[in-house]
Amino acid sequence: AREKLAEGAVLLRGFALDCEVDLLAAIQAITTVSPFRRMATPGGHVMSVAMTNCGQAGWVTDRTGYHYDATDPETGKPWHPMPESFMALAVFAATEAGYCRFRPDTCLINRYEPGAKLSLHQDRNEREFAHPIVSVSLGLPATFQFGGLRRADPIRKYALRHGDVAVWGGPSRLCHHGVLALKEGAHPKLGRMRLNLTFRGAL
Ligand code: MD3
Ligand code: FE
Repeated sequence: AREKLAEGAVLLRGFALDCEVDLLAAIQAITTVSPFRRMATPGGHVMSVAMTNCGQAGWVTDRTGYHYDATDPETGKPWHPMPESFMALAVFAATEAGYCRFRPDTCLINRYEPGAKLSLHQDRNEREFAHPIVSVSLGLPATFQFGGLRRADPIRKYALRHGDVAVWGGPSRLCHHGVLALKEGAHPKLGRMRLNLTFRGAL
């Protein structure tokens, strides 16, 4: 099922269900190299969402700002390479949404436990906004907020569930978005947790 959310933005319900087992095994390998950690923002808050990355670079934040780094500042080592199953899913989903030339160079993995949230923001640390972002939701459901180019634009809410994939490109690439505080619950495969993968062309 392909649902158009906005110009350039497509929701593919259940698109990742077929490769769930491969994705979870890959996440295990990635977090063995670079464990999930809660990072500090330039404002001095510690994020409620825990993060790690794989690929040629990873998104990191500290008191000095946000950036992509080829090495994990926690380990001093490169991030785990992008697994083949990750790349295949991202390319397939992007193609399905009309972005057949997309090849991500990094994937940010977000881990939400009940109560964790991501405030309304834009993703603008990537060099080239011409690339779409592909996002994959796993585990507990979350309420996703999707706004407009201006922070004050009206916001629509969507439930994102285990296996849902969304592609955000073109005129939607710089739209504001966020995730409401995760509700208490337990997913049959992942337990008290939601994972979100965002594939990006950052370099
Ligand atoms: C719409 N992650 O990592 S994914 C993020 O569920 C992030 O963890 C959320 O926002 C999460 O930056 C939302 C959906 C998403 C990702 C990027 C977008 C929606 C987007 C970029 C532009 C517009
Ligand atoms: Fe974002």
